[in-house]
Amino acid sequence: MKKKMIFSGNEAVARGCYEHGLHIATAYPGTPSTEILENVSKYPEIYSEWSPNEKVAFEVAMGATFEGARTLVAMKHVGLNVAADAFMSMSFIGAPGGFLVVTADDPGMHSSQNEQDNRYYAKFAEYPCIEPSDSQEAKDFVGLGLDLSIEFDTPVMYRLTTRVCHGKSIVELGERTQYPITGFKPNPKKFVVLPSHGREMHPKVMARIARIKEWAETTPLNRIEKGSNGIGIITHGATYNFVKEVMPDASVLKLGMTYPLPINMIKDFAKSVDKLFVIEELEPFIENLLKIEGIECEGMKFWSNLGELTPEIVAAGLEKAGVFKSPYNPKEKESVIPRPPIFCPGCPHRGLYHSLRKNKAVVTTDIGCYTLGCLEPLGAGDTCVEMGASIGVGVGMAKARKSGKGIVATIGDSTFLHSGITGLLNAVNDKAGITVVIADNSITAMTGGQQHPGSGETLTGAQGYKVNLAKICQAVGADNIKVIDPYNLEQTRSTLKEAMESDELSVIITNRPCALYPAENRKLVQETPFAVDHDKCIGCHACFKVSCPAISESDQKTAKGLTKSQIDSALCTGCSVCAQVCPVNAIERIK
Ligand SMILES: Cc1ncc(C[n+]2csc(CCOP(=O)(O)OP(=O)(O)O)c2C)c(N)n1
Repeated sequence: MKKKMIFSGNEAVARGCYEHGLHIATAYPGTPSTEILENVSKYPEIYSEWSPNEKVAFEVAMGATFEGARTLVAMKHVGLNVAADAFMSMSFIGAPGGFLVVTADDPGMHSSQNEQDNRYYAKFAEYPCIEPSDSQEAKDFVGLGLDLSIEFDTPVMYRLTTRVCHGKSIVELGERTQYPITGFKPNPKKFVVLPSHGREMHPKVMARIARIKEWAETTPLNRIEKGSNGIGIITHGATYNFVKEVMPDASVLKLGMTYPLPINMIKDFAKSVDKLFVIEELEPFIENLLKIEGIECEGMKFWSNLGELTPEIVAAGLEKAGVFKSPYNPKEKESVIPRPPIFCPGCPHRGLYHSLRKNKAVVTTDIGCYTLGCLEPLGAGDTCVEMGASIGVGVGMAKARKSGKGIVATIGDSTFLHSGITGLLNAVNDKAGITVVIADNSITAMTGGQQHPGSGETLTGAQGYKVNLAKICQAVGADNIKVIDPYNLEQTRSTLKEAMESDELSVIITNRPCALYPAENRKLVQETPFAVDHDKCIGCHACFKVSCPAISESDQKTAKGLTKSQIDSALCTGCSVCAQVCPVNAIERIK
C-alpha cells in the first residue's frame, strides 16, 4: 500500500519536485507561494535557492534547463511582473531540460497589493498553462508539466491560487525517479535571441502552441465528468471543488490546462448539455476564448472578476442564472473577528515609524512588515506601490517639489536587495537630497522569515555571504550614511531630523534583527519585560501610540476617570520603546 499524507498544495508541489526527478528549484519568497521552496529545500537531491528577486530566480532556473536540468522557479503573481522580461523571451528559446514557472495568484488579495490573473501572461507569451485543483493534482501536475515541457521544448506556466497553495488534502506518495542532466547543446540560433534569430523563432513558437492545442484535446489534464441535470459547467483550479460541492449533478468539464484550450472537446461538451456556464476565478479568460470560437456560454454575467470565489458565490451566481436555488443564507455573517495586521512586540520597525510620525516626514514606503507603519496610530506612510518603488517615488516627489527636504523613502533590507539598489543609484545621480532609510532586520520577515544575501545564511541553512548594506550604498555613491539602533528613539529621531533638514542625500540604516526570525532571535530580544506602575500612570495613553500588542487598557482609572495602561509580560520583549515615550516614567523594567 502506498503511503498517504495530508499536504498543503505547496507541500505537494515540493513532493512532486522530489518524485519527478527535479534537479534545480529557485524562488523569491511571496505569499502564497513561499512554502514550495521551503519544502523543496528539505530534499538534498534538489539544488534549491532563494534568489535576490524573481528575475534572478527565473534566470538561474532558465540557465539550468538550458543545461538539460529539470527545473522549477516559483513566485507569487506580482513576482512574474518582475521576471516578465526573461519570461517573455524564454518562450522563443524553449526549455530543453523541462521548466515550470509557478505563479501563485492571490484572488481576494489575502496578502498582496493587487489582484491579477496571470493566465493572461501565459497567453501573452504562448506558454501552456496548467492548474491543479487539490494537493494530489499539485503533486502529479509537476510530473505532467515537466513531460509536456520536454516533449514540446516549451516553458510551462504552473498556476496556483491561494486556496490550492494553502488548502490541505490527501496525497499518495511515490518514489523518486532519477533523470540525467543531459548537458548544454550549443546552438546560437536557439539560445541567442538576436533580432535575426528571433524572427525565425517566433513562427516556431506559434507552431508549437498550435501543436500543444491539439495535444490538449487528449491530455488527462482535462476531463469530463458527466452529470444528469442538463447543466454543463466548465471550470478550473480551486473553483472546481466549489462547483462539485454546490451542484454535484451538473456535467463538469474540468480544465487542468487552461491555455491553450481543447476547443473540439469543449464544442462536443457544449453540444451534450442544455445550458453551458463557465465558472472561473478572476478574469473571464476561458469565457472570452470560447466566445471568440463562437461557443455559446455564460459566465461573468452571473459572477464577478473581483475577489475570490466561494461555494456561496458559485451558488448565488447559479441562482441568478435561474438554474438553482442556493441553500446558503446570504445574511449569515462570518463569525471570525477581524484581526488587523500590526507590528509584533519587539519589532524594530516600531521605533522608526514612531519617529517618522513625530518628525512629520513625508514617507514614501515600500513593501514589507514596515508597510504596517502606515496604519494608525503610527500612521507614517504616504505612498506604497510595489517592491523597490519607495526610492524612485521619493526622488520623483523631490524633483517636483524642487527639494528633497522632509521626504523619507523607507525600504526593507530584502526589498533593497531585491530592487532598491538601482533606485538609490539613481537618487545619488539625480542629487535628489531625500533621506533613504533601509530598515535592516537581516531577514525577509513579511513572508515568514526567509534568508536573503544580507542574512548570512542560505535557504538550506548553510553559511552564506552576508552582504554589507552600508558598503553597497557607498559603492553606488552615497556618502552620508549612518547606522542607528531603532530601539533608541532619541537617536532615531535626531538622526532622521538632521537628515530631513539637509539638502544632501542621506542614508540611514536601522540595524536591529527581526524579533521573530530566525527563531533564536526571540531569545535575544526577550529581555526582562516592562510593567506599568499604576501609581505613576496618568492615563495619557502615549504608550498606545507605539501600537504594541502587549499594551492594553487596564481596569484601573485615574482620579479624572482616565483608564491606565497595562503590559502583558508574556508578550513584552523588553524593547523599551514604550518606556521611552511615557512622559511620567511610569513604565519600568520588572525587577
Ligand atoms: C514582486 C514581489 N515579490 C514578493 C513579494 C512578497 N513580499 C512582500 S514584502 C517582501 C519583502 C519583505 O522583506 P523586507 O523588505 O526585508 O522587509 P521586512 O518584512 O523584513 O520588514 C516580500 C518578499 C511582493 N509583494 N512582491
